[in-house]
Amino acid sequence: MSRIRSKKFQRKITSAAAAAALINNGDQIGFSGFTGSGYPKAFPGALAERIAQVQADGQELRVGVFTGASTAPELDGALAATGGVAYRMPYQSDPDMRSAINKGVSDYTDIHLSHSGPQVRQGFLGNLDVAVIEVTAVTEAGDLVPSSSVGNNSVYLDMADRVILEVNAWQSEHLEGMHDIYYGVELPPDNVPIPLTHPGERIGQPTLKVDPSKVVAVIETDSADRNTPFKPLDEDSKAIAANFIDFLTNEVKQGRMPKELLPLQSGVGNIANAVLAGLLDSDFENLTSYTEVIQDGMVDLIDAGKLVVASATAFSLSPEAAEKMNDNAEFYRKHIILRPQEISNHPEPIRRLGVVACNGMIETDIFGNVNSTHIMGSRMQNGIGGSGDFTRNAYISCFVTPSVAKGGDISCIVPMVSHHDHTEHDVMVIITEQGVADLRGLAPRKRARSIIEHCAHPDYQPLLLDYLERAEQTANGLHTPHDLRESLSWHIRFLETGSMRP
Ligand code: 0RQ
Repeated sequence: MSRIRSKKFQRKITSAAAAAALINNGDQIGFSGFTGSGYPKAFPGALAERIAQVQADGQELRVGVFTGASTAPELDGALAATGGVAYRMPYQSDPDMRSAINKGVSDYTDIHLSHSGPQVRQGFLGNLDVAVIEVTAVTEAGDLVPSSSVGNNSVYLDMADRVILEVNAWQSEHLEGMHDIYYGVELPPDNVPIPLTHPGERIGQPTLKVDPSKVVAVIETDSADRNTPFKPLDEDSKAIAANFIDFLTNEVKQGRMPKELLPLQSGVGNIANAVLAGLLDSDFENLTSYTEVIQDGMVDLIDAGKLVVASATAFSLSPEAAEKMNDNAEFYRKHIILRPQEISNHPEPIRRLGVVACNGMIETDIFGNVNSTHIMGSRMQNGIGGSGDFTRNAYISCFVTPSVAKGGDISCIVPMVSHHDHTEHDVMVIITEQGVADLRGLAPRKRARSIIEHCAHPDYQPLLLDYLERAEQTANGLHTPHDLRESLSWHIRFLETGSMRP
């Protein structure tokens, strides 16, 4: 049976090239896609070809690219390589897009993921001209069955003047029923409480709504999501995971958390995945998760019967795990709920549920201010993503990182961070392969000693302590003592010599 079950929509089937021809210079486009899943597969490549053609004819075709979060080479990569992306928001992790941003070719606004949809609704980002959304199917009634991510799709479908749909036959039809699309979020003063009291609760409907009169093209595809494999677990990530699990075990022992823990949020990347793998080998059971992405480790926890339910907005799976999801979506939809990112990342449920957040970082300073986004102060890596949504509102907020990067030439613990994403007020626990610094309730100088003692690499530990002690001698106050002349000297040394080592 055709995935496009509505005759009205069948009549709009066209090619990606014909749909790309509908784009005008200056258009702002809201794409589906979140951490490499659920992004349109055919349209972006066709648009990139058209941009190249228009440029070859000596004319300009540049667009604004809005998404849920990161996408894939077929979207961010293809469009960035043309130089035709004038503006990008709210998150990316693509090498070509990163390069366009750092060369100043593409403007980038790095926005908290929970803010991005509501900000489009507010209107100050300008008009949303087109939405290009991948779906699994169109129902008889003309509703849209979402695919492997929900992200900002409901906002983009609502706000865009014109809609282009990609119906991807690669996505399992059994995804139908996995999603929970809540339409109750309004802008103030009309906002009301989000009635979500458990990660497994459904408060919306299984499909996305679209005004059929706005749909200008329907493209049929049959292509896999990006699905990058995770790196095999190295000793450092295993040690970080073990330290995180020891910390959780102690919280239970101290009576601060129930034995099934509180809903877990886990960031993207290999270390976050290692933490989940560590939970698989732990004694914890009946776990729940309120997070934004479902990674391999979570699927393994569901298979092992340890994770009862996971609420997120997208998958971020290896090719093997994506195959498994496609083959068994009927089973997994009993344990997984995919929601719009304005719900998965909303401060209100995160705070109410008491989420335990665990995210990666670039660097922390000795006082626990965290940089998640910039290399040596100026160069954008990915973006803040959902890390701020969760960190600021979590019951316990943790950051994890190896203590050093680039073969030991960079210490991930520095006197002062070169860019601030999460302030000391939001950061409760720092974890490296060396150990755990529990910063809760500590004044800044005690936080510094805890981070240096428990988390810094032995090569940098004496240097950090030396900095702190000298700052205590010379600073103009002893609350958060810094030597301002020296505080960023480690970064400067790296830029000048290739190493933070003196
Ligand atoms: O560089 O790619 O050249 O090898 O940064 O570092 O150690 O592989 O760690 O993949 O977990 O990424 C913060 C970027 C960590 C990620 C960040 C270099 C390092 C390597 C990557 P190479 P690792 P990860 C919810 C949560 C923000 C969004 C977020 C991130 C590269 O976790 O983007 O948390 N977070 N979202 O060598 C210079 C340092 C460095 C450094 C590492 N101190 N200085 N370079 N690197 N530390 C999910 C979503 O929001 C969708």
